[in-house]
Amino acid sequence: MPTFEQISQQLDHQAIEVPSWAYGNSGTRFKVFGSAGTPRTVQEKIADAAAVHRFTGLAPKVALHIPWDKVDDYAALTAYAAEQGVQIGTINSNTFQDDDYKLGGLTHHDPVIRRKAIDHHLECLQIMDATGSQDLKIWLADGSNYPGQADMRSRQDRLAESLAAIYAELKDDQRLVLEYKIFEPAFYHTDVPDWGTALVQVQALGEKAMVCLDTGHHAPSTNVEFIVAQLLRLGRLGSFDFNSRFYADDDLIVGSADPFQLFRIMFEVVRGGGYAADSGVAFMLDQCHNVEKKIPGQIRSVLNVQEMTSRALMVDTESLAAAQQAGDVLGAHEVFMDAFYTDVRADLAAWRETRGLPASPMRAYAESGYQETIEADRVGGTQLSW
Ligand code: LRH
Ligand code: MN
Ligand code: MN
Repeated sequence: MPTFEQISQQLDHQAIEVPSWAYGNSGTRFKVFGSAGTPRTVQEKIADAAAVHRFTGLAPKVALHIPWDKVDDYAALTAYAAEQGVQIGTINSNTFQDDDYKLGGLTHHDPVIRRKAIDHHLECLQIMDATGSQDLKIWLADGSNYPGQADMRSRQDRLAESLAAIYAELKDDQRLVLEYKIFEPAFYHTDVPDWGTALVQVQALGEKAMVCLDTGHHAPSTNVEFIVAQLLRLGRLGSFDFNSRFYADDDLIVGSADPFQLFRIMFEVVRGGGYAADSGVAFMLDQCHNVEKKIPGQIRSVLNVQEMTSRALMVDTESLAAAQQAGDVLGAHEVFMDAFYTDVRADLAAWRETRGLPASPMRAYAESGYQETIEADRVGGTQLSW
């Protein structure tokens, strides 16, 4: 098995994009809890994201969600982010909170609503021009609750048309990334429920259209790393929304519910070339911190990804291939598990110190006084939700 030393240089380029909404208040349909220090402005969200990057060196970009993060001047916001030491990353559209979209957005039977949803995406593209963002990420709440409520087939056709209208406006260096989700908020059918549907839709668009894999958006027992392997094989894995789940789309800290799954995913990412610095795969978090503190929640998350990436890089691929080729079932499995069971925490702490980072970002954050400062300063105004 390679030593940590042998793989450590490959950790240098790791970058994980954090979501602006992780710093806002969030909850369930039962209750959204407030918490001291929660941002009241988009700028405060960006400042918190920048803190995550300062303590970990892992999170140079923050993704925005429109209209949650709507401002008048995106060039100024971009400059503000740069002052804080981060960049604005993916722009996420949102067609799930306006009454007009009750029965759908890009798939809606009414051309007037469809046009409104398309125009919202064109507005997102303009924002991307100002922020220098590469990706427009589209997740649709579109679907239906009752059999017979909607014509699923024509909705696919309308989706294709709407996406084509958006795709036509992309600049050469911009991408459209389509995210699928099995259910919720629609409970009977969803218009982009799975990777197959997302793939069919993006393949019809062209080279600049990709699939986003949110780890919480599958049926229980789905082999998510298989999907990773397949999308990479086809050159269509655009991004991840990392989080973890016990039941449905729980949006918990990545690597908390099932570290082994995260390891298996990162192994397939490495195996399929998705970890190369120029692979084009964007590694994002999509999480909410309902009961824990948000900034430490994000720090924990990026560290979990780094830890499982290190272990995935340590798989002895030569021995693995030899055992597989020999039909040595348990031998191959053992090679794989050896890397998974390797504790790299002390090595990572030392690695951080050689790069001028705190050995323990969690402890350094707790001792930094940042949390106390924002809790004292951010009084008055309205805390942001998501
Ligand atoms: C949908 C989703 C999608 C949204 C985000 C807030 O469940 O995963 O990525 O943009 O949550
Ligand atoms: Mn998501
Ligand atoms: Mn989700």
